[in-house]
Amino acid sequence: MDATTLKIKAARAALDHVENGMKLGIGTGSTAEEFVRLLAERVAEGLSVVGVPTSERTARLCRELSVPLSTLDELPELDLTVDGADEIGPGLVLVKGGGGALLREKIVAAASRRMIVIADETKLVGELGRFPLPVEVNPFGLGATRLAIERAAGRLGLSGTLKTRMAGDGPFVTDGGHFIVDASFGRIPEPRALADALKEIPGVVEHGLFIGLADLAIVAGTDGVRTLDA
Ligand code: ABF
Repeated sequence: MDATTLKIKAARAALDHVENGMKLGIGTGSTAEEFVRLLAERVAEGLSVVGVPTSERTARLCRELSVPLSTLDELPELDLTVDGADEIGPGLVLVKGGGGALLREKIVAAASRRMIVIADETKLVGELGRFPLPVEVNPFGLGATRLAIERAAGRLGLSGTLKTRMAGDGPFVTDGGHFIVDASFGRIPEPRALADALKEIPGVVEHGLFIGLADLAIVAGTDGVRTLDA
């Protein structure tokens, strides 16, 4: 079974949790996009929901498919967010941000009563950190912020390479106008300690560790679809 088929299966299972009248946070990435496509079909059949997108990319797709949109200014509390992940670790601690939308994803998830993560089984890991951890940083003082990230990680016994994410000739710029530093530590045995340390650094806007946000993971594999509770 190919990855897209698995993503569609996970997305379809998430749709079972969507009820008429819900205010939805809508994630970013290829798995979340499968969810948007299936959601749009239901909307066309009469399901009434309103979505808050986690990126301009998702907003564009929703508009193309006529999924009604709003903002967190109009709807500061959401019922449910459905989003993908780069890694799903023990306790449903996630690494997110490979798609470059981690800040809005985290703001939307935090504004939601529930968050469901959808993924194919390759995203399930016993320990986080194989996927480089995206850290969204202010462009001002990039060098100093990178050094501070390196030192903070070092104090936790982590080392690895930091790469400023590029897009063409220049740095990748997020929807919020920030840069992303991808930190390859290889392993993140204590996600909470790393999250706290990163938040202490003034130039760090947000990081891709999602702790205590996901309530349920829907993971599709060749053996079927499983759900994992936090
Ligand atoms: C978003 O999309 C991100 O947080 C994560 O980086 C990425 C996962 O993408 P995909 O579903 O394409 O693997 O959810």
